[in-house]
Amino acid sequence: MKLVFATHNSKKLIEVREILPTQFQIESLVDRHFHEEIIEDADTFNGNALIKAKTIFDLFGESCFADDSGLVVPSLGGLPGVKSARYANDEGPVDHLANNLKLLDALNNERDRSAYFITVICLILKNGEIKYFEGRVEGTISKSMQGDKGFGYDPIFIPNGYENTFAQLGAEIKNEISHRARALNMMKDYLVEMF
Ligand code: ITT
Repeated sequence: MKLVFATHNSKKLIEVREILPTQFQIESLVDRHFHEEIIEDADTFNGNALIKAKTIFDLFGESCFADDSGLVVPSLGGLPGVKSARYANDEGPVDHLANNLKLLDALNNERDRSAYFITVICLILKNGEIKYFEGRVEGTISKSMQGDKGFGYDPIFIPNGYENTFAQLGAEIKNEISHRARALNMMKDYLVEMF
């Protein structure tokens, strides 16, 4: 089955291709020569996932999906949340290092360092049907940045049951237990049952 994945994040694309079985042929926006930025201005993960998927569906009229993800820290009132990409820098380019350092600083005197990653996938089928799939992984924020694998907040997120960050654990473990893997597996089960 062919699906267009509405993302400009090449690291996400690699994860998605590793997680989904090969019966799913994932076409990227680069494959489709679409390079424009999609403005994600909703205030929920579902809203932003819909904006991305709908933009691509309206353009190509083919089955497609988008993934809106972020890191939620309850002791910070849910920040960085839907604003995860631009937590340290509201305008201008996304700066992952600055985001990680800002979050470590915000938690400096905080005892509750619990957090979770969330992914909401919005799938739009060729017939226009819209479905959402949500995955989460719980964990804690480390005291410093550790590891160089993955992307985004992976260097400061330690999933429950492990002692190292996602950036230290690497793709094999992350893609087995991550927020993205959980949401993608739900989408996969839905599609396999339907078709
Ligand atoms: P697209 O919208 O083009 O898919 P994006 O990088 O903007 O790519 P999101 O809006 O979904 O993706 O993600 C917002 C931020 O959340 C992202 O910039 C990262 O900082 C963080 N993030 C998302 N998934 C992550 C993951 O698996 N590991 C670490 N950080 C992640």
